[in-house]
Amino acid sequence: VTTKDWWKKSIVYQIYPKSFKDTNGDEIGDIQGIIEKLDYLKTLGIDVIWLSPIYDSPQEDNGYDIRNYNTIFKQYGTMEDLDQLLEEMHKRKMKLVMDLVVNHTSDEHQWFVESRSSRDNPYRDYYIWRDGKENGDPPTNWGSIFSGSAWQFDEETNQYYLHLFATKQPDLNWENPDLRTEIYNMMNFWLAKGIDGFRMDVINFISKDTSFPDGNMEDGQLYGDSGPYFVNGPRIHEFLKEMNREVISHYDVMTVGEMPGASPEDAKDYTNPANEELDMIFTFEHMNLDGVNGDKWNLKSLELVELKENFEKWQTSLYGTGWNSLYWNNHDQPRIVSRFGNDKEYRLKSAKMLATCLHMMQGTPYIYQGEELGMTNVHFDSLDDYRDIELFNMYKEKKSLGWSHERIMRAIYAKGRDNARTPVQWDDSENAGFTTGTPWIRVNPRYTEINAKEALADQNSIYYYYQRLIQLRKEKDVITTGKFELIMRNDTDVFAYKRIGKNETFVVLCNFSDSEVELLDYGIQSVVKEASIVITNDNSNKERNLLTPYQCVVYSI
Ligand code: TEU
Ligand code: CA
Repeated sequence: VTTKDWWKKSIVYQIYPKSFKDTNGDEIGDIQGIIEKLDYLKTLGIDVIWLSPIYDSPQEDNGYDIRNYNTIFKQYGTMEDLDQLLEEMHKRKMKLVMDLVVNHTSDEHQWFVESRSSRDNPYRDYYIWRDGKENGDPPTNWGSIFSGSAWQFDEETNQYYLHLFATKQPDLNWENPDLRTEIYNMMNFWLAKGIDGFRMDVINFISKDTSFPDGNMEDGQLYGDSGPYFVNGPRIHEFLKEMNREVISHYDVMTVGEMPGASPEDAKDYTNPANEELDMIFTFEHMNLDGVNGDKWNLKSLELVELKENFEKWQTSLYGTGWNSLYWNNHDQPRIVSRFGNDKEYRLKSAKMLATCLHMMQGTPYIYQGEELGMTNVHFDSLDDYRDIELFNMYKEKKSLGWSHERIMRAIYAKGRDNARTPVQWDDSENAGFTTGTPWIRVNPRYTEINAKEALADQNSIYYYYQRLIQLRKEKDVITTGKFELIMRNDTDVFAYKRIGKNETFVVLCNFSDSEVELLDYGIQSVVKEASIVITNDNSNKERNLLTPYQCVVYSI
Protein backbone atom coordinates (compact mmCIF):
# COMPACT_ATOMS: atom_id res chain seq x y z
CA VAL A 1 0.00 0.00 0.00
CA THR A 2 1.65 3.19 -1.18
CA THR A 3 0.47 6.71 -0.36
CA LYS A 4 -1.32 6.85 -3.71
CA ASP A 5 -3.15 3.66 -2.77
CA TRP A 6 -4.87 5.21 0.25
CA TRP A 7 -8.17 3.73 -0.93
CA LYS A 8 -6.84 0.25 -0.14
CA LYS A 9 -7.02 1.10 3.56
CA SER A 10 -10.20 3.18 3.38
CA ILE A 11 -13.78 2.48 4.30
CA VAL A 12 -16.37 4.17 2.11
CA TYR A 13 -19.78 5.28 3.33
CA GLN A 14 -22.45 5.85 0.71
CA ILE A 15 -24.93 8.70 1.12
CA TYR A 16 -28.16 8.75 -0.87
CA PRO A 17 -28.90 12.43 -0.25
CA LYS A 18 -32.64 12.36 -0.78
CA SER A 19 -33.08 10.05 2.21
CA PHE A 20 -30.21 11.04 4.48
CA LYS A 21 -31.15 14.13 6.51
CA ASP A 22 -33.51 17.02 5.81
CA THR A 23 -32.71 20.33 7.51
CA ASN A 24 -35.38 22.65 6.09
CA GLY A 25 -38.54 20.57 6.31
CA ASP A 26 -39.05 20.38 2.53
CA GLU A 27 -39.45 16.60 2.70
CA ILE A 28 -36.12 15.60 1.17
CA GLY A 29 -32.58 15.43 2.50
CA ASP A 30 -30.01 18.10 1.64
CA ILE A 31 -26.32 18.99 1.70
CA GLN A 32 -26.63 20.80 5.03
CA GLY A 33 -28.05 17.58 6.47
CA ILE A 34 -24.87 15.77 5.43
CA ILE A 35 -22.68 18.45 7.03
CA GLU A 36 -24.71 18.07 10.23
CA LYS A 37 -23.89 14.35 10.40
CA LEU A 38 -20.18 14.41 9.53
CA ASP A 39 -19.13 13.90 13.14
CA TYR A 40 -21.46 10.92 13.41
CA LEU A 41 -19.63 9.41 10.42
CA LYS A 42 -16.19 10.41 11.68
CA THR A 43 -16.91 8.67 14.99
CA LEU A 44 -17.87 5.56 13.07
CA GLY A 45 -14.41 5.67 11.46
CA ILE A 46 -15.38 6.60 7.91
CA ASP A 47 -12.68 8.19 5.76
CA VAL A 48 -14.42 8.40 2.41
CA ILE A 49 -17.96 9.39 1.47
CA TRP A 50 -19.47 8.40 -1.86
CA LEU A 51 -22.26 10.84 -2.55
CA SER A 52 -25.02 9.72 -4.93
CA PRO A 53 -25.89 12.39 -7.54
CA ILE A 54 -26.61 15.90 -6.25
CA TYR A 55 -26.63 17.55 -9.69
CA ASP A 56 -29.54 19.40 -11.24
CA SER A 57 -32.10 16.83 -12.30
CA PRO A 58 -35.83 16.37 -12.90
CA GLN A 59 -35.50 13.42 -10.45
CA GLU A 60 -37.13 10.82 -12.67
CA ASP A 61 -34.56 8.39 -11.23
CA ASN A 62 -33.59 10.39 -8.11
CA GLY A 63 -30.72 12.21 -9.76
CA TYR A 64 -29.35 9.44 -11.98
CA ASP A 65 -31.01 11.50 -14.72
CA ILE A 66 -28.85 14.62 -14.91
CA ARG A 67 -30.02 17.87 -16.50
CA ASN A 68 -26.88 19.85 -15.78
CA TYR A 69 -23.58 18.33 -14.62
CA ASN A 70 -22.18 21.62 -13.34
CA THR A 71 -24.94 22.79 -11.05
CA ILE A 72 -26.54 21.49 -7.87
CA PHE A 73 -30.16 20.32 -7.65
CA LYS A 74 -31.93 23.27 -5.96
CA GLN A 75 -33.62 21.26 -3.24
CA TYR A 76 -30.25 19.85 -2.14
CA GLY A 77 -28.71 23.31 -1.79
CA THR A 78 -26.23 25.47 -3.67
CA MET A 79 -22.69 25.19 -4.97
CA GLU A 80 -21.65 27.11 -1.82
CA ASP A 81 -23.18 24.32 0.29
CA LEU A 82 -21.21 21.78 -1.71
CA ASP A 83 -17.98 23.77 -1.25
CA GLN A 84 -18.72 23.96 2.46
CA LEU A 85 -19.29 20.20 2.63
CA LEU A 86 -15.97 19.58 0.94
CA GLU A 87 -14.19 21.95 3.28
CA GLU A 88 -15.79 20.46 6.40
CA MET A 89 -14.87 16.98 5.20
CA HIS A 90 -11.27 17.81 4.40
CA LYS A 91 -10.98 19.52 7.79
CA ARG A 92 -11.90 16.15 9.31
CA LYS A 93 -9.51 14.25 7.02
CA MET A 94 -12.38 12.74 5.09
CA LYS A 95 -12.52 12.41 1.31
CA LEU A 96 -15.41 13.00 -1.05
CA VAL A 97 -16.17 10.73 -3.99
CA MET A 98 -18.86 11.97 -6.37
CA ASP A 99 -21.17 9.98 -8.62
CA LEU A 100 -20.34 10.19 -12.31
CA VAL A 101 -23.34 9.32 -14.48
CA VAL A 102 -22.17 9.46 -18.09
CA ASN A 103 -23.81 6.50 -19.78
CA HIS A 104 -26.87 8.71 -20.16
CA THR A 105 -28.28 12.11 -19.24
CA SER A 106 -31.78 13.35 -18.59
CA ASP A 107 -33.82 14.10 -21.70
CA GLU A 108 -33.98 17.61 -20.23
CA HIS A 109 -30.23 18.08 -20.57
CA GLN A 110 -29.45 20.90 -23.00
CA TRP A 111 -27.48 18.49 -25.20
CA PHE A 112 -30.52 16.29 -25.67
CA VAL A 113 -32.88 19.21 -26.18
CA GLU A 114 -30.60 20.26 -29.05
CA SER A 115 -30.04 16.71 -30.23
CA ARG A 116 -33.72 15.90 -30.68
CA SER A 117 -34.53 19.23 -32.34
CA SER A 118 -33.27 18.29 -35.82
CA ARG A 119 -31.24 15.67 -37.63
CA ASP A 120 -28.54 18.14 -38.54
CA ASN A 121 -28.17 19.81 -35.15
CA PRO A 122 -24.50 19.76 -34.04
CA TYR A 123 -25.57 17.83 -30.92
CA ARG A 124 -27.50 15.19 -32.88
CA ASP A 125 -24.64 12.75 -32.63
CA TYR A 126 -24.18 13.16 -28.86
CA TYR A 127 -26.94 10.55 -28.51
CA ILE A 128 -27.81 7.34 -30.30
CA TRP A 129 -30.41 7.85 -33.03
CA ARG A 130 -31.48 5.15 -35.49
CA ASP A 131 -34.22 4.56 -38.03
CA GLY A 132 -36.85 1.98 -37.16
CA LYS A 133 -37.07 -1.34 -38.99
CA GLU A 134 -38.87 -1.47 -42.31
CA ASN A 135 -42.13 -2.38 -40.58
CA GLY A 136 -41.74 0.57 -38.20
CA ASP A 137 -40.56 -1.55 -35.25
CA PRO A 138 -37.75 -0.22 -33.06
CA PRO A 139 -34.23 -0.60 -34.51
CA THR A 140 -33.49 -3.66 -32.34
CA ASN A 141 -35.47 -5.99 -30.07
CA TRP A 142 -33.64 -4.77 -26.96
CA GLY A 143 -35.53 -4.23 -23.71
CA SER A 144 -34.85 -1.39 -21.30
CA ILE A 145 -33.49 -2.33 -17.86
CA PHE A 146 -36.51 -0.41 -16.54
CA SER A 147 -38.96 -2.42 -18.72
CA GLY A 148 -40.39 -1.74 -22.17
CA SER A 149 -38.37 -1.28 -25.35
CA ALA A 150 -34.91 0.32 -25.07
CA TRP A 151 -35.85 2.57 -27.99
CA GLN A 152 -38.15 5.57 -27.92
CA PHE A 153 -39.63 6.95 -31.13
CA ASP A 154 -39.34 10.72 -31.45
CA GLU A 155 -41.89 12.26 -33.78
CA GLU A 156 -39.97 15.46 -34.29
CA THR A 157 -37.32 13.79 -36.44
CA ASN A 158 -38.90 10.38 -37.11
CA GLN A 159 -36.11 8.38 -35.49
CA TYR A 160 -35.68 6.32 -32.39
CA TYR A 161 -33.23 7.12 -29.58
CA LEU A 162 -31.66 4.50 -27.32
CA HIS A 163 -32.33 4.47 -23.57
CA LEU A 164 -31.03 1.47 -21.64
CA PHE A 165 -32.80 2.82 -18.56
CA ALA A 166 -35.89 5.09 -18.32
CA THR A 167 -37.35 6.83 -21.37
CA LYS A 168 -36.16 10.07 -19.80
CA GLN A 169 -32.57 8.74 -19.66
CA PRO A 170 -31.23 8.78 -23.27
CA ASP A 171 -27.87 7.05 -23.74
CA LEU A 172 -24.90 9.18 -24.72
CA ASN A 173 -22.93 8.34 -27.84
CA TRP A 174 -19.37 7.68 -26.71
CA GLU A 175 -18.29 7.13 -30.31
CA ASN A 176 -18.37 10.92 -30.67
CA PRO A 177 -14.99 12.46 -29.69
CA ASP A 178 -16.53 15.88 -28.94
CA LEU A 179 -18.89 14.28 -26.45
CA ARG A 180 -15.97 12.55 -24.77
CA THR A 181 -14.05 15.81 -24.53
CA GLU A 182 -17.07 17.51 -22.92
CA ILE A 183 -17.29 14.72 -20.34
CA TYR A 184 -13.58 14.99 -19.53
CA ASN A 185 -13.89 18.77 -19.15
CA MET A 186 -16.79 18.28 -16.78
CA MET A 187 -14.78 15.76 -14.73
CA ASN A 188 -11.90 18.23 -14.58
CA PHE A 189 -14.30 20.91 -13.34
CA TRP A 190 -15.17 18.75 -10.33
CA LEU A 191 -11.65 17.52 -9.69
CA ALA A 192 -10.37 21.09 -9.77
CA LYS A 193 -12.70 21.79 -6.86
CA GLY A 194 -10.74 19.22 -4.89
CA ILE A 195 -13.06 16.22 -4.85
CA ASP A 196 -11.32 12.92 -4.25
CA GLY A 197 -12.70 10.58 -6.86
CA PHE A 198 -15.61 9.20 -8.82
CA ARG A 199 -18.01 6.30 -8.56
CA MET A 200 -18.92 5.68 -12.19
CA ASP A 201 -22.49 4.65 -12.91
CA VAL A 202 -22.85 1.61 -15.23
CA ILE A 203 -19.55 2.60 -16.78
CA ASN A 204 -19.09 -0.74 -18.55
CA PHE A 205 -22.21 0.03 -20.66
CA ILE A 206 -20.82 3.10 -22.46
CA SER A 207 -19.43 1.33 -25.54
CA LYS A 208 -22.12 -0.14 -27.79
CA ASP A 209 -21.77 -2.48 -30.74
CA THR A 210 -22.59 0.14 -33.39
CA SER A 211 -24.02 -2.43 -35.80
CA PHE A 212 -26.91 -2.75 -33.29
CA PRO A 213 -27.90 -6.39 -33.86
CA ASP A 214 -31.04 -7.99 -32.49
CA GLY A 215 -30.54 -10.04 -29.34
CA ASN A 216 -31.31 -13.72 -29.00
CA MET A 217 -34.98 -14.33 -28.10
CA GLU A 218 -35.73 -16.92 -25.43
CA ASP A 219 -39.09 -18.53 -24.74
CA GLY A 220 -41.36 -16.45 -22.57
CA GLN A 221 -39.22 -13.32 -22.91
CA LEU A 222 -40.53 -10.04 -24.30
CA TYR A 223 -37.13 -8.79 -25.51
CA GLY A 224 -33.93 -10.14 -27.00
CA ASP A 225 -30.73 -10.60 -25.00
CA SER A 226 -28.93 -7.31 -25.66
CA GLY A 227 -26.16 -7.72 -23.09
CA PRO A 228 -23.56 -8.99 -25.58
CA TYR A 229 -23.85 -5.70 -27.51
CA PHE A 230 -23.18 -3.17 -24.77
CA VAL A 231 -21.95 -4.89 -21.56
CA ASN A 232 -18.13 -4.58 -21.62
CA GLY A 233 -18.57 -3.38 -25.21
CA PRO A 234 -16.00 -3.23 -28.03
CA ARG A 235 -14.26 0.07 -27.14
CA ILE A 236 -14.72 0.06 -23.36
CA HIS A 237 -11.03 -0.40 -22.48
CA GLU A 238 -10.01 2.23 -25.00
CA PHE A 239 -12.48 4.76 -23.52
CA LEU A 240 -11.43 4.08 -19.93
CA LYS A 241 -7.76 4.36 -20.80
CA GLU A 242 -8.42 7.64 -22.57
CA MET A 243 -10.38 8.96 -19.58
CA ASN A 244 -7.56 7.92 -17.30
CA ARG A 245 -4.93 9.56 -19.48
CA GLU A 246 -6.90 12.78 -20.04
CA VAL A 247 -8.30 13.23 -16.53
CA ILE A 248 -7.79 10.77 -13.70
CA SER A 249 -4.02 10.34 -13.92
CA HIS A 250 -3.53 14.04 -13.17
CA TYR A 251 -5.00 13.75 -9.67
CA ASP A 252 -4.54 11.69 -6.52
CA VAL A 253 -8.06 10.26 -6.52
CA MET A 254 -9.91 6.94 -6.34
CA THR A 255 -12.20 5.49 -8.99
CA VAL A 256 -14.77 2.72 -8.72
CA GLY A 257 -16.76 1.55 -11.71
CA GLU A 258 -20.24 0.13 -11.29
CA MET A 259 -20.21 -2.87 -13.62
CA PRO A 260 -23.17 -5.21 -13.96
CA GLY A 261 -22.09 -8.26 -15.96
CA ALA A 262 -18.35 -7.99 -15.28
CA SER A 263 -16.64 -11.28 -14.44
CA PRO A 264 -13.51 -11.58 -12.29
CA GLU A 265 -11.51 -11.85 -15.53
CA ASP A 266 -13.01 -8.56 -16.75
CA ALA A 267 -12.36 -7.04 -13.34
CA LYS A 268 -8.71 -7.95 -13.59
CA ASP A 269 -8.46 -6.02 -16.85
CA TYR A 270 -10.32 -3.04 -15.47
CA THR A 271 -8.43 -2.80 -12.16
CA ASN A 272 -4.91 -3.99 -12.88
CA PRO A 273 -2.87 -0.82 -12.19
CA ALA A 274 -0.67 -1.62 -15.20
CA ASN A 275 -3.70 -1.11 -17.48
CA GLU A 276 -4.36 2.42 -16.15
CA GLU A 277 -8.15 2.24 -16.14
CA LEU A 278 -9.90 2.08 -12.74
CA ASP A 279 -8.95 1.33 -9.13
CA MET A 280 -11.81 -1.09 -8.50
CA ILE A 281 -15.24 -2.09 -9.73
CA PHE A 282 -18.55 -3.14 -8.19
CA THR A 283 -19.42 -6.70 -9.11
CA PHE A 284 -23.05 -7.82 -9.26
CA GLU A 285 -22.40 -11.54 -9.16
CA HIS A 286 -23.01 -12.05 -5.44
CA MET A 287 -26.17 -9.94 -5.66
CA ASN A 288 -27.61 -12.10 -8.45
CA LEU A 289 -27.57 -15.40 -6.56
CA ASP A 290 -31.10 -15.07 -5.17
CA GLY A 291 -32.81 -14.42 -8.50
CA VAL A 292 -33.54 -16.88 -11.33
CA ASN A 293 -31.39 -16.35 -14.45
CA GLY A 294 -30.51 -12.76 -13.67
CA ASP A 295 -34.15 -11.73 -13.14
CA LYS A 296 -33.98 -10.34 -9.64
CA TRP A 297 -37.80 -10.30 -9.33
CA ASN A 298 -38.00 -14.04 -9.97
CA LEU A 299 -37.16 -15.00 -6.39
CA LYS A 300 -35.03 -17.93 -5.37
CA SER A 301 -33.43 -18.58 -2.01
CA LEU A 302 -29.72 -18.16 -1.55
CA GLU A 303 -27.51 -21.25 -1.60
CA LEU A 304 -24.72 -20.40 0.83
CA VAL A 305 -22.22 -22.62 -0.99
CA GLU A 306 -22.77 -20.59 -4.16
CA LEU A 307 -22.17 -17.34 -2.28
CA LYS A 308 -18.96 -18.72 -0.74
CA GLU A 309 -17.61 -19.95 -4.05
CA ASN A 310 -18.44 -16.66 -5.69
CA PHE A 311 -16.51 -14.64 -3.12
CA GLU A 312 -13.67 -17.14 -3.34
CA LYS A 313 -13.47 -16.57 -7.10
CA TRP A 314 -13.27 -12.79 -6.73
CA GLN A 315 -10.91 -12.86 -3.75
CA THR A 316 -8.44 -15.19 -5.42
CA SER A 317 -8.68 -13.89 -9.01
CA LEU A 318 -7.88 -10.30 -8.10
CA TYR A 319 -5.23 -11.13 -5.49
CA GLY A 320 -2.01 -9.39 -6.42
CA THR A 321 -3.32 -7.98 -9.73
CA GLY A 322 -6.49 -5.97 -9.19
CA TRP A 323 -8.57 -4.81 -6.28
CA ASN A 324 -12.00 -5.74 -4.91
CA SER A 325 -14.73 -3.52 -3.62
CA LEU A 326 -16.79 -5.17 -0.88
CA TYR A 327 -20.46 -4.45 -0.45
CA TRP A 328 -23.74 -5.93 0.72
CA ASN A 329 -25.83 -2.83 0.26
CA ASN A 330 -26.36 0.24 -1.84
CA HIS A 331 -29.29 2.37 -2.99
CA ASP A 332 -30.35 -0.31 -5.51
CA GLN A 333 -30.26 -3.32 -3.22
CA PRO A 334 -32.56 -4.55 -0.45
CA ARG A 335 -31.29 -4.36 3.13
CA ILE A 336 -28.80 -7.15 3.81
CA VAL A 337 -30.06 -8.03 7.31
CA SER A 338 -33.48 -8.75 5.79
CA ARG A 339 -31.97 -10.51 2.78
CA PHE A 340 -29.21 -12.87 3.98
CA GLY A 341 -29.71 -12.40 7.73
CA ASN A 342 -32.73 -12.48 10.02
CA ASP A 343 -34.37 -9.12 10.74
CA LYS A 344 -36.66 -10.58 13.40
CA GLU A 345 -35.30 -12.49 16.41
CA TYR A 346 -31.63 -12.24 15.34
CA ARG A 347 -31.43 -8.74 13.86
CA LEU A 348 -28.46 -7.50 15.89
CA LYS A 349 -26.58 -10.75 15.78
CA SER A 350 -27.06 -11.48 12.09
CA ALA A 351 -26.27 -7.90 11.05
CA LYS A 352 -22.95 -8.12 12.91
CA MET A 353 -22.21 -11.53 11.42
CA LEU A 354 -22.81 -10.28 7.88
CA ALA A 355 -20.62 -7.25 8.51
CA THR A 356 -17.82 -9.45 9.82
CA CYS A 357 -18.04 -11.87 6.92
CA LEU A 358 -17.58 -9.01 4.44
CA HIS A 359 -15.18 -6.74 6.33
CA MET A 360 -12.60 -9.44 6.96
CA MET A 361 -12.07 -9.94 3.20
CA GLN A 362 -9.58 -8.19 0.96
CA GLY A 363 -10.84 -5.04 -0.73
CA THR A 364 -12.34 -1.67 0.05
CA PRO A 365 -15.54 -2.02 2.11
CA TYR A 366 -18.59 0.12 1.35
CA ILE A 367 -21.22 0.82 3.99
CA TYR A 368 -24.58 2.12 2.80
CA GLN A 369 -26.44 4.63 4.98
CA GLY A 370 -28.42 2.90 7.70
CA GLU A 371 -26.52 -0.38 7.32
CA GLU A 372 -24.55 0.55 10.44
CA LEU A 373 -27.89 0.69 12.28
CA GLY A 374 -29.15 -2.62 10.95
CA MET A 375 -31.98 -0.92 9.06
CA THR A 376 -34.42 -3.41 7.53
CA ASN A 377 -36.53 -3.83 4.41
CA VAL A 378 -39.89 -2.11 4.37
CA HIS A 379 -43.30 -3.60 3.69
CA PHE A 380 -45.83 -1.05 2.44
CA ASP A 381 -49.30 -2.50 1.85
CA SER A 382 -50.17 -0.02 -0.86
CA LEU A 383 -48.29 0.44 -4.10
CA ASP A 384 -48.96 4.19 -3.69
CA ASP A 385 -46.41 4.35 -0.91
CA TYR A 386 -43.61 3.32 -3.27
CA ARG A 387 -41.63 5.81 -5.37
CA ASP A 388 -39.18 3.96 -7.61
CA ILE A 389 -39.70 4.13 -11.38
CA GLU A 390 -38.07 0.72 -11.87
CA LEU A 391 -40.67 -0.84 -9.60
CA PHE A 392 -43.73 0.75 -11.24
CA ASN A 393 -42.56 -0.17 -14.74
CA MET A 394 -41.76 -3.70 -13.59
CA TYR A 395 -45.23 -4.03 -12.06
CA LYS A 396 -46.89 -3.32 -15.42
CA GLU A 397 -44.57 -5.61 -17.33
CA LYS A 398 -44.93 -8.56 -14.96
CA LYS A 399 -48.72 -8.10 -14.94
CA SER A 400 -48.70 -8.32 -18.74
CA LEU A 401 -46.75 -11.57 -18.41
CA GLY A 402 -49.48 -12.98 -16.15
CA TRP A 403 -47.90 -12.57 -12.72
CA SER A 404 -50.43 -12.11 -9.89
CA HIS A 405 -50.52 -8.94 -7.79
CA GLU A 406 -49.47 -11.01 -4.76
CA ARG A 407 -46.46 -12.46 -6.53
CA ILE A 408 -45.31 -9.04 -7.69
CA MET A 409 -45.73 -7.57 -4.20
CA ARG A 410 -43.67 -10.42 -2.73
CA ALA A 411 -40.93 -9.58 -5.22
CA ILE A 412 -41.12 -5.88 -4.30
CA TYR A 413 -40.86 -6.68 -0.58
CA ALA A 414 -37.79 -8.81 -1.23
CA LYS A 415 -36.01 -6.82 -3.92
CA GLY A 416 -37.52 -3.37 -4.48
CA ARG A 417 -34.95 -0.56 -4.48
CA ASP A 418 -37.17 1.50 -2.17
CA ASN A 419 -36.17 -0.91 0.62
CA ALA A 420 -32.89 1.00 0.67
CA ARG A 421 -34.42 4.42 0.15
CA THR A 422 -36.65 4.95 3.17
CA PRO A 423 -35.27 7.82 5.31
CA VAL A 424 -32.39 7.20 7.66
CA GLN A 425 -33.75 6.63 11.15
CA TRP A 426 -32.04 9.15 13.40
CA ASP A 427 -34.23 8.90 16.50
CA ASP A 428 -37.63 7.74 17.73
CA SER A 429 -39.41 11.05 17.22
CA GLU A 430 -41.94 11.61 14.44
CA ASN A 431 -40.56 10.69 11.00
CA ALA A 432 -37.51 9.24 12.75
CA GLY A 433 -35.97 12.69 13.07
CA PHE A 434 -35.38 12.75 9.32
CA THR A 435 -37.64 15.71 8.54
CA THR A 436 -40.09 18.05 10.20
CA GLY A 437 -42.22 17.89 7.06
CA THR A 438 -43.83 14.93 5.33
CA PRO A 439 -41.00 12.72 4.02
CA TRP A 440 -40.89 12.12 0.25
CA ILE A 441 -41.16 8.41 0.99
CA ARG A 442 -42.61 6.95 4.19
CA VAL A 443 -40.32 6.14 7.09
CA ASN A 444 -39.90 2.46 7.94
CA PRO A 445 -42.33 1.86 10.86
CA ARG A 446 -39.58 0.10 12.81
CA TYR A 447 -37.86 3.46 13.49
CA THR A 448 -39.00 3.53 17.13
CA GLU A 449 -36.85 0.47 17.80
CA ILE A 450 -34.11 0.93 15.13
CA ASN A 451 -32.48 4.38 15.12
CA ALA A 452 -29.16 6.13 15.56
CA LYS A 453 -29.98 7.65 18.94
CA GLU A 454 -30.68 4.24 20.38
CA ALA A 455 -27.56 2.76 18.73
CA LEU A 456 -25.26 5.47 20.07
CA ALA A 457 -26.54 4.86 23.59
CA ASP A 458 -25.95 1.10 23.48
CA GLN A 459 -22.38 -0.22 23.63
CA ASN A 460 -23.67 -3.47 22.18
CA SER A 461 -25.13 -1.84 19.08
CA ILE A 462 -24.46 -2.66 15.44
CA TYR A 463 -23.02 0.85 15.05
CA TYR A 464 -20.25 0.23 17.61
CA TYR A 465 -19.59 -3.17 16.12
CA TYR A 466 -18.97 -1.57 12.71
CA GLN A 467 -16.72 0.97 14.45
CA ARG A 468 -14.66 -1.92 15.84
CA LEU A 469 -14.46 -3.65 12.43
CA ILE A 470 -13.27 -0.40 10.86
CA GLN A 471 -10.59 0.04 13.55
CA LEU A 472 -9.43 -3.53 13.00
CA ARG A 473 -8.81 -2.85 9.33
CA LYS A 474 -6.58 0.06 10.32
CA GLU A 475 -4.68 -1.99 12.93
CA LYS A 476 -4.29 -5.36 11.24
CA ASP A 477 -2.40 -5.52 7.97
CA VAL A 478 -3.53 -9.07 7.33
CA ILE A 479 -7.00 -7.74 6.49
CA THR A 480 -5.62 -5.59 3.69
CA THR A 481 -2.90 -7.86 2.36
CA GLY A 482 -3.49 -11.46 3.51
CA LYS A 483 -4.25 -14.27 1.12
CA PHE A 484 -7.82 -15.60 1.08
CA GLU A 485 -8.46 -19.30 1.53
CA LEU A 486 -11.93 -20.77 1.68
CA ILE A 487 -12.34 -23.53 4.30
CA MET A 488 -15.28 -25.82 5.15
CA ARG A 489 -16.21 -25.42 1.48
CA ASN A 490 -19.26 -27.70 1.40
CA ASP A 491 -20.83 -26.61 4.67
CA THR A 492 -24.28 -25.24 3.89
CA ASP A 493 -24.57 -23.12 7.06
CA VAL A 494 -21.12 -21.72 7.77
CA PHE A 495 -19.07 -19.31 5.66
CA ALA A 496 -15.50 -19.87 6.83
CA TYR A 497 -12.21 -18.64 5.46
CA LYS A 498 -8.64 -17.87 6.37
CA ARG A 499 -6.69 -14.71 5.71
CA ILE A 500 -3.08 -15.70 5.60
CA GLY A 501 -0.64 -12.90 6.34
CA LYS A 502 3.10 -12.67 6.91
CA ASN A 503 2.99 -12.62 10.71
CA GLU A 504 -0.58 -13.49 11.45
CA THR A 505 -3.41 -15.61 10.07
CA PHE A 506 -7.10 -14.98 10.69
CA VAL A 507 -9.73 -17.69 10.77
CA VAL A 508 -13.15 -16.21 10.11
CA LEU A 509 -16.21 -18.29 10.99
CA CYS A 510 -19.71 -17.06 10.16
CA ASN A 511 -22.87 -19.00 10.83
CA PHE A 512 -25.54 -17.99 8.31
CA SER A 513 -28.20 -20.18 9.89
CA ASP A 514 -30.61 -19.81 12.80
CA SER A 515 -29.44 -23.03 14.40
CA GLU A 516 -26.41 -24.08 16.38
CA VAL A 517 -23.62 -25.65 14.31
CA GLU A 518 -20.96 -28.05 15.55
CA LEU A 519 -17.52 -27.49 14.06
CA LEU A 520 -15.96 -30.82 15.06
CA ASP A 521 -16.15 -32.42 11.65
CA TYR A 522 -13.96 -29.88 9.97
CA GLY A 523 -10.80 -30.02 12.03
CA ILE A 524 -11.20 -26.35 12.85
CA GLN A 525 -11.33 -27.02 16.57
CA SER A 526 -7.67 -27.98 16.90
CA VAL A 527 -6.59 -24.88 14.99
CA VAL A 528 -8.56 -22.42 17.06
CA LYS A 529 -8.17 -24.10 20.48
CA GLU A 530 -5.33 -21.83 21.61
CA ALA A 531 -6.03 -18.93 19.30
CA SER A 532 -7.01 -15.50 20.54
CA ILE A 533 -10.37 -14.03 19.57
CA VAL A 534 -10.12 -10.88 17.46
CA ILE A 535 -13.83 -10.14 17.38
CA THR A 536 -17.11 -12.00 17.85
CA ASN A 537 -20.80 -11.16 18.08
CA ASP A 538 -21.38 -13.66 20.89
CA ASN A 539 -19.04 -13.41 23.87
CA SER A 540 -21.25 -15.65 25.96
CA ASN A 541 -20.42 -18.76 23.95
CA LYS A 542 -17.30 -20.30 25.49
CA GLU A 543 -17.50 -23.49 23.42
CA ARG A 544 -14.99 -23.29 20.61
CA ASN A 545 -16.37 -26.32 18.84
CA LEU A 546 -19.72 -24.82 18.08
CA LEU A 547 -21.28 -21.65 16.72
CA THR A 548 -24.55 -20.35 18.11
CA PRO A 549 -27.23 -19.14 15.62
CA TYR A 550 -25.77 -16.40 13.40
CA GLN A 551 -22.62 -16.34 15.48
CA CYS A 552 -19.40 -15.12 13.96
CA VAL A 553 -15.95 -15.28 15.42
CA VAL A 554 -12.57 -14.24 14.11
CA TYR A 555 -9.50 -16.00 15.52
CA SER A 556 -5.90 -14.94 15.18
CA ILE A 557 -3.33 -17.74 14.89
O1 TEU B 1 -27.71 1.06 -11.60
C1 TEU B 1 -27.45 0.16 -12.62
C2 TEU B 1 -28.19 -1.12 -12.64
O2 TEU B 1 -28.19 -1.77 -13.67
C3 TEU B 1 -28.91 -1.69 -11.50
O3 TEU B 1 -28.36 -1.44 -10.28
C4 TEU B 1 -30.35 -1.28 -11.51
O4 TEU B 1 -30.54 -0.12 -10.78
C5 TEU B 1 -31.29 -2.30 -10.96
O5 TEU B 1 -30.80 -2.88 -9.81
C6 TEU B 1 -31.64 -3.30 -11.99
O6 TEU B 1 -32.62 -4.15 -11.49
C7 TEU B 1 -27.25 2.37 -11.71
C8 TEU B 1 -27.65 3.17 -10.49
O7 TEU B 1 -27.02 2.65 -9.36
C9 TEU B 1 -29.15 3.16 -10.38
O8 TEU B 1 -29.62 3.78 -9.21
C10 TEU B 1 -29.68 3.87 -11.59
O9 TEU B 1 -31.08 3.81 -11.60
C11 TEU B 1 -29.14 3.27 -12.88
O10 TEU B 1 -27.76 3.02 -12.85
C12 TEU B 1 -29.37 4.24 -14.01
O11 TEU B 1 -28.56 5.35 -13.83
CA1 CA C 1 -34.36 19.53 2.54
